[in-house]
Amino acid sequence: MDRLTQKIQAGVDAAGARFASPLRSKRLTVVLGRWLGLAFTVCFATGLYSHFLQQPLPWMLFLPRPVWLYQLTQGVHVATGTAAIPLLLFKLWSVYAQLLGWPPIRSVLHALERATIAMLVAASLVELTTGLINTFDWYPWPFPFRTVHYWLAWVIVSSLALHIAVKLPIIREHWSRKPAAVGSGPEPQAQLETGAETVTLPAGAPEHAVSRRALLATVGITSAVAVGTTAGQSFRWLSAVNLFAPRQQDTGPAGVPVNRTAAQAGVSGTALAPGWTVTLTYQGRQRSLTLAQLRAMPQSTGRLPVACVDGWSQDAVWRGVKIVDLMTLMGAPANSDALVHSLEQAGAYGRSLLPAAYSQDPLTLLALELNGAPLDLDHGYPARIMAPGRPGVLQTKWVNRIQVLG
Ligand SMILES: Nc1nc2c(c(=O)[nH]1)N[C@H]1C(S)=C(S)[C@@H](COP(=O)(O)O)O[C@H]1N2
Ligand SMILES: [Mo]
Repeated sequence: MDRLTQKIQAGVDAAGARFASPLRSKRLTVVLGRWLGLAFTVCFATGLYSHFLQQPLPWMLFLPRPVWLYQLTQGVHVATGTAAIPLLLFKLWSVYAQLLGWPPIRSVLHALERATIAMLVAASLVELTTGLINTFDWYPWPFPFRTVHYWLAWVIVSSLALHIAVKLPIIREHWSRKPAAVGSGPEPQAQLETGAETVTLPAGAPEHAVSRRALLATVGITSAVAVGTTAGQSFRWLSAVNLFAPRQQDTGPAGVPVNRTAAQAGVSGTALAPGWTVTLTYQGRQRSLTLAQLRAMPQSTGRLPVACVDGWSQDAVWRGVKIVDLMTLMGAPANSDALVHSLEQAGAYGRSLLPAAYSQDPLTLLALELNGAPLDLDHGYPARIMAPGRPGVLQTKWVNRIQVLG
């Protein structure tokens, strides 16, 4: 039995030596871990913001200003998620030799540590892959994306916190760069960890500090290119190099992309019906307004972004009736919540809540026009909600009923 173990050990060591690269070092792993940790943290925080905007807990209060806040946080969310993909792959590359550690489990603690890492890696890979696919507005899975994305994020941050706690001594040791020991053979950092043992690389290995810097530059450039060639769907100054993002700014009717068309939502007929009205309700009272009546009310103009959770956004000039004017018309206090209903009744897009902070904001409109022309059918004709600082998914199109609550 002992001989067998020794044989396996020898085999594993040989394989480990084959994988050995002087570039793989704890210092490299720590530097990559730092970048990845930063990307994950920012991605997690912006993700929470987006999640709770869409599904607030009862005590949560969100504010509509600045108007570009959600556009920024969601743009950053998708950009940091994109950057994390190459970072994660390089980081896995920097440590995967450790998978070969023998025996695979040395103690209960070691087993727990490996289980944590397995969970962290698996959850991160699924999270980043499905997130990336989602930016293409493609939902090829049977589960509700946001719920799974949200809970996986918690799995990731908790296993990440454990992982950091366990690795703290190594992180601390390699946090700052050590002066290279000239002419004294390989740095200890260049040793390959294969578990209990370390395989020391042959003397005369290339100058690691320099090649490590070259590798880190490569990783940095890879991430920067991935972000730089996609973030133009959200950040105008990058739109000239927006080569790979699923969306282009300034495309679509009135120069604004469309997320879901009227045909896809199944409302082409009802939205174009001549008898369309929007019905306002408040405390048992009810009032229906035609498009002509809405147009006869005071109109208000505002520049607001549509900022989709998928990571694209676009500024545009919207014109229509202030929601607060509709509240007044119904004799409701300005600071009332409102439930907005669409002609599209089914699914997550069928209605949205306008909390008081939004409904009383003078920039929150029942919009009738976009960029100087009546709304295109696909942008929500005859009327849609446009409010500052809200995720696109809450900017309900093809509105036919506004229920003032309270
Ligand atoms: N009724 C309804 N409203 C909707 C949608 C929808 O599918 N149905 N899509 C939402 C999403 S996800 C976004 S990003 C914005 C996009 O608005 P746009 O298509 O006018 O650009 O509309 C929102 N309003
Ligand atoms: Mo969206």
